[in-house]
Amino acid sequence: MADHPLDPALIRRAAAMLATSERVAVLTGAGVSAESGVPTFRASDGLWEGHRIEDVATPQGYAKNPLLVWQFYNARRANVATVTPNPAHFALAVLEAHFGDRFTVITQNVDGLHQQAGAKNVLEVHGSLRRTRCPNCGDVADRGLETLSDKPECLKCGRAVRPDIVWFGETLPPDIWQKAQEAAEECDTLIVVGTSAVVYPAAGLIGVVKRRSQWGAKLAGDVIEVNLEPTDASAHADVGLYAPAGVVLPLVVEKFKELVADAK
Ligand code: BV8
Ligand code: ZN
Repeated sequence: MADHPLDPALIRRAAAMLATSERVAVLTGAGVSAESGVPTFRASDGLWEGHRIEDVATPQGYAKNPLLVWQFYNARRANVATVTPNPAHFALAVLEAHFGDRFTVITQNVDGLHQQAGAKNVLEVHGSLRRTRCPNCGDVADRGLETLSDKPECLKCGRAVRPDIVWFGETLPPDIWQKAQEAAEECDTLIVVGTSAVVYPAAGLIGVVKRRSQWGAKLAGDVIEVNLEPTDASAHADVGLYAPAGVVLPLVVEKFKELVADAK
């Protein structure tokens, strides 16, 4: 039976884990942006806005029909242009303000809402809707969320550009992935928010926090899961808070601030 979603004792346990942590990492998925009005990937049963994943989120799909892929990504850019961060994003930014550079947000999301809520140390392991990448000259451009054509061109060389997004079957950006792994190896507590934990290697970071003591690094860290329901990651969770992230995270942060103030 999943823990009672808002049992004060569970909120307090999660807050106490954070209050006794030196370093904190967060792994977020589409669920942290759900209350902002960004559709999650899973809720559509693997169909994204009516498209099959292989048609719109793989290099093969892009090679076959770049127009369709750009229509898909332009629609998501247009959606994200209309939304704002929700209390979950802001609560995490408050935690980061407390921990400073000992706090890392590792996000699978491509919507930029963590940064919009004030988060600074954000690792976008699956890329960003805001950026395009040129397969010809390599230029990566921040195009904001302006409306792009369905065949956008490189600002440098004029050739066709692709979204700067990691598609299925593609490797994650090595430098960002390296930092994400380090954050998982170093953190005392990992908060896992709004992810079904089925997409690898991102989901593998949760096991890293729990298993690292086997190879003599640090002791295993604590894992706090925040989700509407149990997931593939729940077996690793030391405390599970099953209710909307926009409700749960502000409660955890409020209790955290109390505990930290009392400790002074
Ligand atoms: C790699 C960018 C290999 C796109 C994404 C067969 C063939 C090819 C590959 C594979 C294969 N089998 C396995 C793989 C590996 C594959 C993979 O893991 N597939 C899965 C589906 C089995 N991974 C890859 O391909 C990765 N690359 O492996 O490369 C390689 C290795 C070496 C050398 C060369 C190559 C690349 C994966 C990245 C794919 N790109 N995104 C885009 O976004 O446009 S991932 C995509 O899925 C989204 O980014 C999204 O983040 C992710 C879905 O995960 P979630 O974020 O968790 O979202 P989801 O909707 O699933 O869940 C939402 C959760 O929130 C739910 O649990 C829900 O309950 C909860 N929720 C909802 N509302 C709320 C809430 N929680 C709290 N509050 C709420 N209000
Ligand atoms: Zn170019």
